[in-house]
Amino acid sequence: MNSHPSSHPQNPAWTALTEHHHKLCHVHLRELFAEEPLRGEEMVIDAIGLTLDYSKNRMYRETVALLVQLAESCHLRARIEAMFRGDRINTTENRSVLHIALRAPRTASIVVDGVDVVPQVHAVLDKMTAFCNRVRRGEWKGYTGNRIRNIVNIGIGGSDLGPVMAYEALKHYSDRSLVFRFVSNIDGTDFVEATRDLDPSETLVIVSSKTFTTQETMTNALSAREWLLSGLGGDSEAVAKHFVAVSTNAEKVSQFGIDTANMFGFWDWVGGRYSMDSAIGLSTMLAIGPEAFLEMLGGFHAMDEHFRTTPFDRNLPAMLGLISVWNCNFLGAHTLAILPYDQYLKRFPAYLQQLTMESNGKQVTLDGQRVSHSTGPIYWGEPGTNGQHSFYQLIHQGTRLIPCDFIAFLESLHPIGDHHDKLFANVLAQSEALAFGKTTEQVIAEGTPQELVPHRVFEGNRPSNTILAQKLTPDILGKLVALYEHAVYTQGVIWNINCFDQWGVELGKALAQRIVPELTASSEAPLQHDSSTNALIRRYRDARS
Ligand code: G6Q
Repeated sequence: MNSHPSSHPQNPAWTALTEHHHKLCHVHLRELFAEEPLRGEEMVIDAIGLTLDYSKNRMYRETVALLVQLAESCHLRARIEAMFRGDRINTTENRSVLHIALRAPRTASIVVDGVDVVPQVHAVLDKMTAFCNRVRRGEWKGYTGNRIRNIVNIGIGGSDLGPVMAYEALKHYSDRSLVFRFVSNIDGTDFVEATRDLDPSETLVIVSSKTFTTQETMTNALSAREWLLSGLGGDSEAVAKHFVAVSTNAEKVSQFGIDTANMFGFWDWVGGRYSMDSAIGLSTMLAIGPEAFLEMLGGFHAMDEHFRTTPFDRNLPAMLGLISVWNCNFLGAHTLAILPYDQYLKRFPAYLQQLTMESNGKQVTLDGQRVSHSTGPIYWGEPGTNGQHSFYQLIHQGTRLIPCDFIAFLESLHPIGDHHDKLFANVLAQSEALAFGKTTEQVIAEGTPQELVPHRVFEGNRPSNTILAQKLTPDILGKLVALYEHAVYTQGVIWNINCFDQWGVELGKALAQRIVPELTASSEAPLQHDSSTNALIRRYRDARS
């Protein structure tokens, strides 16, 4: 859409922001806080159990107003409605994008192609609930009559990152008598290490794959079947007791030998990276139980409603998305650090990498024109305080601007000694140090030897958000994930790109399919790659023979 305002250099809202940036690009956060002593109380959104303090961004109140104007000029409200209504906003795949339906209450109605999808969603949730209850109560028996004690989820990308992240995030609420393992990599090490100490007679394998054709998952699933059958005497009847599938592809599931009665479905309007709250979350429900899983869905839904109905300047995901647009497109940041101060969220940055970068790593607008501005920043991170002893140096004193999202909880799930006071002090200290730094005068006043002064100066003026909640619960996890899902959509709307396709992963996949037979051919097949790839293939062939 050439006419889309944000892709047009003449979009007045974009131009106004560019001019506004010229005015404030030399202003330091120290000055902003001195001029507006209350900004720490006012540039804060408190809603549905989350707090977003965005006061430590290089923004005036006027910046917020201009960003909201930008959102309006890009028709963000209408685009949100289009998503919630089930319009085919994933235009390159001609699909609706309805992860919001996965957490809609039973009483809601969302009609796609004349069919209300909400009853379908709840039918799957009910089936998952019945299954999880049987496994958790020990009623689902394996082939030899043993109860299930181990769950192995096989999947990759969207069929792995959400389940792993949610399992880790909600471990506190999980049934500790069950062992959970996650196998994703096609590297055989992943499968072998995940299963080496497991007894097949007590193991349930969930093959999680929307398409049921993904190379990694099908390779791992076949190895799992071999491992299981060889441990249980080779009777293929055992498969039905030890394998279930989560997929949209009933035909492939049944070809694999899994009874489709033990298949949990979802729909093509659920994107992989938006699927942790669909049946792809079966391992999560097994771990924390149906009630807590529904609580998590409630959290997602509360954020959906907040996003859909709240004015943008008080809207958590809209503001988070708009702030990142400001930092990336106007301040020139290329990356964004996600820094959760909670050990249970250790996989949250990895999860967000896929959500954000697969969604918004796009170079063309919805109508295929080259974008005229940068799009998805690089998301990365580690839990605090560990990162402080590693890469924070570069954030504090390096030459790049790296906006940070700090995520912290007022209450610890393990309030032992004074750990939490210290943890929380650290998160505050980091955002304070990043914003305000330490001036030359301060460093000299500390009696620092002259030659060390420049090394010990902290420029400050590094932007950050602080996201707070009372404590990490299933409800809050749902809210946090939905917060970022919708922030990603907000960014995508401003950039006028399709957040919901991922054509960029296709080329490598196709080339790998072509190279496998070239590596394994018994006779020297002719190679027609570049000289580097050809030579590397020959090295592998030599080593293999
Ligand atoms: C996510 C992507 C991708 C997908 C995996 C696994 O949005 O589409 O990460 O989830 O490639 O796909 P399957 O679930 O089909 O195996």
